[in-house]
Amino acid sequence: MSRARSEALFTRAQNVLPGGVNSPVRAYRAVGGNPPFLVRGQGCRVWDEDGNEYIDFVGSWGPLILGHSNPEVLEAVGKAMQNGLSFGAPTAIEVEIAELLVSMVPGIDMVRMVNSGTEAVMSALRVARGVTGREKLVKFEGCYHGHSDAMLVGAGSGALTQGVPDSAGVTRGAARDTLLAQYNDLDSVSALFDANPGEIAAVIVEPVAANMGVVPPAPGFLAGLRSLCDKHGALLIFDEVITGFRLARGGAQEYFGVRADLVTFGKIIGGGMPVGAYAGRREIMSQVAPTGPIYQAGTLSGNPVAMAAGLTQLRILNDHPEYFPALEEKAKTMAEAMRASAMRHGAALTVNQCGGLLCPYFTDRPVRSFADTKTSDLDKFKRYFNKMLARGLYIAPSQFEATFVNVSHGEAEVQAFCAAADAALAEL
Ligand code: KE4
Repeated sequence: MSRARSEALFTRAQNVLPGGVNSPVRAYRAVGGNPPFLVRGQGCRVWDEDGNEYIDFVGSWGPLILGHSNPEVLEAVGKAMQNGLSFGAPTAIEVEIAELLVSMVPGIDMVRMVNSGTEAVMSALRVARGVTGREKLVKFEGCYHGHSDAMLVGAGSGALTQGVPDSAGVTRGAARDTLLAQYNDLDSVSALFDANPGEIAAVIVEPVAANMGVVPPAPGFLAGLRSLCDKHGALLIFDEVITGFRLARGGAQEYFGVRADLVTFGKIIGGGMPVGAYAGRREIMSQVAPTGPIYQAGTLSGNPVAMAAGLTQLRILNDHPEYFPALEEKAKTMAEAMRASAMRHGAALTVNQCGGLLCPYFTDRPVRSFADTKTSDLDKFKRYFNKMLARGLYIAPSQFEATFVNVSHGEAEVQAFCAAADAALAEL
């Protein structure tokens, strides 16, 4: 497949955009070659500048759970646009999406809309510190919570992909209060609480670690975090930017049956438009300005056009709870097919899957921790990635990202993925 137009664009792009991209992982640095420049998406398929067609298992990194160009979402955006793009004033649709979010997500009474997952996390951390009067935060090595300074410590996703989990420009002061624990290791969390008595405001966790590949929580891990936070008076923050409205209608809280004190959202709630949110009980959220002393603001927060996209997508998901187990079944089929292929071809492969998320690791060990993810043969991942792309499967260009299964993926696309993965594994 020729990608001449994409390559020419990438050359131009690198003159005016760092790495030629607006988000590092898109630059294909970990997998080599030049990224396709996409021009159109329809359902589960995307097309690049050179007319090449791909089955999309990135879905804009999670937002497009219904697929590209969902007719109802596009219609709602088109209608909203006719009335103007932004007012910076309260609008009815912000009330509607907030009421729907509250009705769908367990344990929350109020929500504040922002413009990205990073902003949602940054704000939730400030709320936790403001509410508790404490300054320290616990995060997990390899988890990614956006690029706010306090979270670029041992970060996953693109930071891990680039090999810089701790970013330049983050000052010692900014990082000083961020303590690192190990995912699926409750003792590492307990030790931090014991070493910092009365100082930890919150533990923030990805309920499924989906920025070190996909590492599901071990049985009892999330409930253990809940108990430790209760014992030590800290807030538990579920970063559901990926898991929210993907694992279940009520996200990871519903899926795992564990309640958080604050929940952050992004991706799916914007329907493909820039939207994030943080939410919690009334007693916590009422501390946010203008009703409380914790300040947070945003020019385009609750933008009516973005709300139209998000509200429409959420309404469809709310009306179709059957979508979530169906996503899980498709992901299970893909994971089991990859495992069977690996056995047939004698390839060392571990495939993790949870809900509509999966990730192959090129290792013969189980992958249950951040350290385990590092045993994957990155050169084999690179070869796997390029063989999948050459066969028209558009997957994340990093070992430390998830394969996103969406409602729009039909049986044909699931089987196409399995066949391409089988061929790729045979050639590794
Ligand atoms: P954004 O600021 O990128 O909207 O959200 C940050 C964020 C927060 N929390 C979690 C659990 C996340 O996964 C993310 C962002 N996810 C990455 C993909 N793993 C975004 C893709 C990118 O950085 O280009």
